[in-house]
Parts: sequence; structure tokens; C-alpha cells
Amino acid sequence: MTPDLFEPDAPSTEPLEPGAVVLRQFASSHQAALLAAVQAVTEQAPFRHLVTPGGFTMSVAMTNCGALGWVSDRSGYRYDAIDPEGGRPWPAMPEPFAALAARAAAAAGFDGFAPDACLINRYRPGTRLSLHQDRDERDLRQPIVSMSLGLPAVFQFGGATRGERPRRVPLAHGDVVVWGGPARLHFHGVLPLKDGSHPLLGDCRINLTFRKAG
Ligand code: MD3
Ligand code: FE
Repeated sequence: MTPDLFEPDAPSTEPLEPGAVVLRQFASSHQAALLAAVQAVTEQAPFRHLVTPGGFTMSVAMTNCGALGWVSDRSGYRYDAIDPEGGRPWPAMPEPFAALAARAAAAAGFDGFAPDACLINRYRPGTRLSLHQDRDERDLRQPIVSMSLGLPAVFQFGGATRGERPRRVPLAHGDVVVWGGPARLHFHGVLPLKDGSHPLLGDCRINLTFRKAG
């Protein structure tokens, strides 16, 4: 049979390192629901460019849904139940998303994942995320589940120290990655997004990270 160039890839599982697993195309069949929910969230809690404690404005635009949302300002990073822009709680996390994230975590060996925070990142061409660790969550034994939508990106996955040269992992629309175990505190980032246009999202990449923060 001739391969159909317009058919998405079949799902597959790629172990990256102990605790880190790429679930290729795990979210593809849920793309419409995910995008509709992102739209609904951003109507209540618009994307914004946060300022780091050092005074730099992030090139990634962010918002959140769930009981807790990740925020940054001159005083530091934290999880907050209230959106500081508007003073209201973050929009609820749609239950089907929490369930999809839990299924992904289980596929990577983390049973019982119950996220209470979903950080939504928006990238445009040129947007990058410099190497960092995620350590603002209360229980660092809980994994993080990330879902990529829209334009492809090159993810940088480093080691436990900033000095280790990161490897490059391409992430495409529909890919899901679970980060737990020893990989949970590894440095990571995203290289500047390349120009392009995605059929559903245009010149944009959206990444959702599901966390158990509280
Ligand atoms: C590896 N987001 O929001 S998702 C972040 O594509 C973040 O928007 C990137 O890093 C993005 O903090 C990467 C993949 C990811 C998320 C959390 C991790 C990788 C991780 C935590 C530990 C190790
Ligand atoms: Fe991160």
C-alpha cells in the first residue's frame, strides 16, 4: 500500500531516559477537544508574557487552568489559585484533559497521576524557552505530562546539572511526553521556534504541561 502523506503517524512509545518517555501522537485524536478547551481557557484567562524575578519579560506567552496556576513576577515563581490579572480563580481544568494526562502518565509507568495545574505555553516563530528546572511543585516525585500542538519544536533535554550538553528531541503536533523519576529535575528548554504555518494553529505552537503542584 502507498503511504498516505496526509495521514498522521501511528502512535508509538520512545523511552528517552529513565523516567522520561515520548508518546508519539498520543494526543492526536484529541486535538479538536484540546484546542477548543485552550480557546475557552484563554477567553477567561488570556495569554500574557510574565516577567522573571530578574526583570526579563518571557518570550513565551502563558496562561493556566486548574486549581493552581504557575506565575512569575519580580518577587519570584509560585503556584497561585488566583490569576493575578483579573483576581479570579483560574478556569477549571477540563476533566477529559486530566484523564488523558493520567492515561499518558500510566502508559509511562506512573499510576494515579491527578494533576491540579495545567500551564499553557504559546510559542510564535522566534520564541524560545531557556534551560531551566521545574522545581516549584510540592512533590517532585510526581511526573509532569506535556502535550504539544501546532508547529513543531526542538526540545532541549539536558542532565541533572546545567553543565551537561542537552540532547535535541523534536516534538510535533500530537506528541506527549512524560517526565518523572530521575528525569524530573533535569534541565530542559525549547530552541527558538522556526517559521512555519500549521494547518490548525497557523504560526503558533501550544504546549500544555499537566502538573500535580499542590
Ligand atoms: C523535563 N515547557 O513549561 S514541555 C515548562 O515545550 C516547559 O513549553 C516546555 O519546560 C514547552 O516548564 C517543555 C516538556 C517538559 C516539561 C517539564 C519538564 C519537560 C520537562 C520537567 C522536567 C523535565
Ligand atoms: Fe519546564
